[in-house]
Amino acid sequence: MKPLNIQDPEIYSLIEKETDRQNFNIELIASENFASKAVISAMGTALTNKYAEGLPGKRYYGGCQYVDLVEDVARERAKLLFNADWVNVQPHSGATANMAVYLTLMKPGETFLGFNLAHGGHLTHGSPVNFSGILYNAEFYGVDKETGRLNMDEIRDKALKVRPKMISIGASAYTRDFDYEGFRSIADEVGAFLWMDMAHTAGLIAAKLLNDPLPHCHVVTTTTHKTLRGPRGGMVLIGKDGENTMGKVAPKSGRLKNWSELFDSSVFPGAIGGPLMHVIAAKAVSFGEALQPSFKTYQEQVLKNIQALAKRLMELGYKLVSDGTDNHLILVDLRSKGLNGKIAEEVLEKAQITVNKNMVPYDTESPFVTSGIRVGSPAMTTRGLKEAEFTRIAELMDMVLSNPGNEEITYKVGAEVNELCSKFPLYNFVTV
Ligand code: DSN
Repeated sequence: MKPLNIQDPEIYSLIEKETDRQNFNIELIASENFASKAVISAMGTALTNKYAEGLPGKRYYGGCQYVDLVEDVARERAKLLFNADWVNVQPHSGATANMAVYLTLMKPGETFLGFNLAHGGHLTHGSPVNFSGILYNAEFYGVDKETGRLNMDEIRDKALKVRPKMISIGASAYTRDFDYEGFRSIADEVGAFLWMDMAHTAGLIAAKLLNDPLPHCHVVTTTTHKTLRGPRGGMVLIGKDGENTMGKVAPKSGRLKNWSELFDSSVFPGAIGGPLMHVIAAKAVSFGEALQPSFKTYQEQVLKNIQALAKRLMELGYKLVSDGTDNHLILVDLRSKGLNGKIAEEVLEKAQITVNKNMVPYDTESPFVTSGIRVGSPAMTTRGLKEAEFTRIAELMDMVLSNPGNEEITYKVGAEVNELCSKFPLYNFVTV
């Protein structure tokens, strides 16, 4: 067997280029992070070869004695991290984890109430082009036009009107924390299930820096690669005493007797075939990292850094949706600067600063153009940057955005980005 660079120089060289891009760009995409060498290492292993449909101890294939142990470790660590009664670590992504929720709690055609995608929600929370909007009847709540925040009275009114079978919480571009108790009381009033998709904020929740959805929601899903800083993937969780706090009797389905069995069965065979055992091993490694005290320090710094960035951008005259943030991201409304999200993303990328264009609530631009950018602190905080560097990043962004397309400024900012990135080295390997 030959090493990758010898066997396939074409792919090796592309991986090398991407690693270089990550090493020498300021990464501000709020949903991205930099997994540790140990996490990446666990993925590049022989575990990728193993078929293991089923659960530890109940597989459809032989030879699962070691991957069983790996998955058990991942499950136990995840339960400890989130104080959960039950977890399934097999979903390949957040979307797959979410699919398992719909399969368990909803029948096609039934109504659920979710966070409007155009106000910060997620594709799998009822977008008409996603299975969630195609198979189910999606109704939406959104943020207040003036404050950019959710209004619990309006959500209650909407829930009383549409009588959803399920209410979903969670977003990919909402900057404020959620009132889970308030949501649960609405869900109880209308007899709905309550589901939180904490993909963006899981790391902050694990570090107890944001409200905890698990005690209040019937089910919680997440990705593992955003603030949680693990490999790309998803999982489904039920909080402590969740079998009882589901508040409803699980529908009997053949031999399945309780909610966790129903969710397990919705993951496999409902939503996936063979689990990715190499990724589950990497999930276990990242949960082990997240259980260390240093993870809480990291998450605290994520919050300090985004506050520093937000403060400086506001001083420089930028409008932030909701005028700030409680979490790891901000949403910058560029309309007052005469820019749109598409142009901002493009000019920043030329200066080696990576963000994504993003709709702002009540946007009049299309999703391909948008009026805003979403900016997050998790990835660069992993590299060790602190408030001073994030304040400077705001100034670098402003230099570019105030002079869009100016080559001299773009070059100057790019040079400073290179210098900054060199001071905070990331990956010194291409393959592990
Ligand atoms: N694509 C993710 C994000 O950027 O927020 C959500 O799945």
